[in-house]
Amino acid sequence: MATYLITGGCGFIGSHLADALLARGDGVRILDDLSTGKRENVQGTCEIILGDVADSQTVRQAMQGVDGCFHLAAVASVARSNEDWVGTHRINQTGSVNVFDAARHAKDGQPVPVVYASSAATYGACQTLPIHEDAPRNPLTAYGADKLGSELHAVVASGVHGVPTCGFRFFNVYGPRQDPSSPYSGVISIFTNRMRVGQDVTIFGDGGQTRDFVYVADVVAHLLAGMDRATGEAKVYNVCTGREITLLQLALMIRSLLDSKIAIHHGEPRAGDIRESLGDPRRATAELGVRAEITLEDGLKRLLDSL
Ligand code: NAD
Ligand code: UD2
Repeated sequence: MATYLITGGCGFIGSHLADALLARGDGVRILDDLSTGKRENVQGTCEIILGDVADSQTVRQAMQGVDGCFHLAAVASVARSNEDWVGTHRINQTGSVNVFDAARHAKDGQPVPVVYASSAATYGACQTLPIHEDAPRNPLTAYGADKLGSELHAVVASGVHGVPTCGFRFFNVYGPRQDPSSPYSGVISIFTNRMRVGQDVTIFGDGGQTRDFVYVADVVAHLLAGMDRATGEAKVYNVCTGREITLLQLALMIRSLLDSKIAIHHGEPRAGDIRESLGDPRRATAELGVRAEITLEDGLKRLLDSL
């Protein structure tokens, strides 16, 4: 049995990771400031430390004695990262450096591995699809820039300080406990929550834009595989299915699963919206032996069953 620190463990993805670690008998400690996460997301017995990942002392204390850290704490909203540029940078990049730094002497003075969340936002609007890990990184937002910065600091952590790391560029993640309450929440959480109570939905633009949606349990499988294989090479992997769907098809699929006749409207396109997003999952499969297996239809059924 090992004990892991999850930063952001009370959030959407972090709480599913906590469930999986507890289910296999590992111990879980969480560092979270509950800014978007909720205590009730965490169902098993975990140690929860309320604190800010941008505070180096807090992170050092939280890291003491663990066997590894999953670093997920971040301002996950792209819109908020642009509104509060400096405040978000403190959390999304200084927070990552704090985590890598604390991992240097975490267990008996020795380094422990860090698995961390990056994002497809590091690619920006990639021209060549599907997007391979070696595609140019051209982030278009403060959020994407800080995620790319975190990846660069992971190279420093591994190369200079002997901290094994593994980064994951998540594409569009969905599943139970994703907060639907903001207009910038994941589109699946918005569409499912509205349609199931008979409220209509709005597609921004013509609905021809595509996304590669990955179910949260598949994301957890990647994170766990990354902890077993974190190395000094600071590897980074896509977390995606390799399948894309248009927003219009997505809305129709959710409507049909709910057996609903709710109206689907079209609004103005969202400024800066990426037209096509499709990841190449082959590197994670080849090197970590993990692939996203849950189809969109199955994932949506699981999500709807949970609501
Ligand atoms: P979330 O908002 O549900 O989870 C983030 C967690 O971090 C929350 O529990 C929040 O309270 C906590 N947190 C925020 N600021 C903190 C701080 N200063 N100190 C301590 N805790 C803090 O979001 P999520 O979707 O679960 O995202 C998890 C990670 O995955 C994030 O790093 C996010 O950037 C990344 N990611 C998510 C997606 C997606 O589609 N959901 C896509 C790409 C990357
Ligand atoms: C996702 C991530 C973001 C970043 C980015 C990288 C989420 C929530 N955000 O942004 O963190 O990693 O990918 O490229 O996962 N839409 C509608 N109607 C709505 C809401 C959304 O049509 O009510 C559209 C939106 O215009 C976009 C698509 O749905 O075309 C997906 O939007 P999103 O906000 O879920 O995620 P995205 O891809 O903008």
